Amino acid sequence: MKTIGIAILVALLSLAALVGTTMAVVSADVAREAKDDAESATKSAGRAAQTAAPAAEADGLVSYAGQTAENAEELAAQREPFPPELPPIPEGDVVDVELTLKDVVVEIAPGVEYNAWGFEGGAPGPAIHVREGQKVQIALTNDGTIPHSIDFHAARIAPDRAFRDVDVGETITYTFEATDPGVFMYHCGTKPVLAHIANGMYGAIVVEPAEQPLPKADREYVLVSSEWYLTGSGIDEPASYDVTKAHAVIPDWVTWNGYAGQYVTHPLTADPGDTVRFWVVAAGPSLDTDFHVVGTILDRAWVNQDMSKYQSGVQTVGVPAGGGAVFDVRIDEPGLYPVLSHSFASVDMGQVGLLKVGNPKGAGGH
Ligand SMILES: [Cu+2]
Repeated sequence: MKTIGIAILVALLSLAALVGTTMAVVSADVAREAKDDAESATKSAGRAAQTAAPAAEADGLVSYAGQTAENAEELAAQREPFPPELPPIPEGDVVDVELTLKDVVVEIAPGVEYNAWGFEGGAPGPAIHVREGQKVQIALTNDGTIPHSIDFHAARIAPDRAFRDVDVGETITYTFEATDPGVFMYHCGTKPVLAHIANGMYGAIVVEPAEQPLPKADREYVLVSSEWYLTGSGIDEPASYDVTKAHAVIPDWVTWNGYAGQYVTHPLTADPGDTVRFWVVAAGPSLDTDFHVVGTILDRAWVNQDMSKYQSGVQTVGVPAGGGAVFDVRIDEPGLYPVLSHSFASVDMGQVGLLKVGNPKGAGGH
């Protein structure tokens, strides 16, 4: 028992060291730069306020990019990451998907809170995994304060019926057959859709190909990208949705699975030689994701989740807002491989994670 306890302690200490080093290596510089930018923007706004009307604020364009709580690394380390693993496929011909929508405060970066609308209390909503040919029975209950709805991109169904608004306290149900394999977005489609997606109402559904199965993968991760538009820093009180910044597409944070840099602090893992599969959805609401893994090449890329064929040896693949794609990498050399959108403004604003292959030097391990 003692050895197990010590092993766990060693692992935790190693993780703490890893957090320190990887945060420093990968995100500290960009975070610092973003913070500097944010600080200079704040100072400019301050100067403007002293002289005349604060122009930046009048435009609603004050940036809170990179502004986190003082003890950011500690908070990031303590927080459980959004589970990135692809969940198993439920058995049976019909898969029940029951989602409840609630108004919730979510954390989107260390110490940064946001007034969100969350499927199952979070943003993104849970990853859903079904097999091609299964029927998916959706039940959405609205425990929020305004009407909402749920639009599944994987469905071929009359949207005016299935995706219609659900009043507060009501439940809507519909069933569709998962005829098309791939990874698809689901989201609230209530107007204005921009606001409902920006407030966290999105997620991913993976439809596993059955007729033409994929090559075996050793690890499978689901990554949903999205960006956030904040009315404030979110540090002293939760920020809300800034419509002006959303229209101008000037986000404060861009995230994988709803929290900036969470897989830098808690890396995705693989053994050397594993085939690692990424199921990627770009939820937007407006930004695309230029998927790239630093230090390797995408061995297989099912672009636009066309699962009938893949491209090989690709460096970066665009995933449009509202779209999905699937990527395989096989990495033999142990190391820390950043997984990001190569549109680097998004990296600066938090859309970066790490794939930890093996137990690379300086990254802890046994
Ligand atoms: Cu909604």
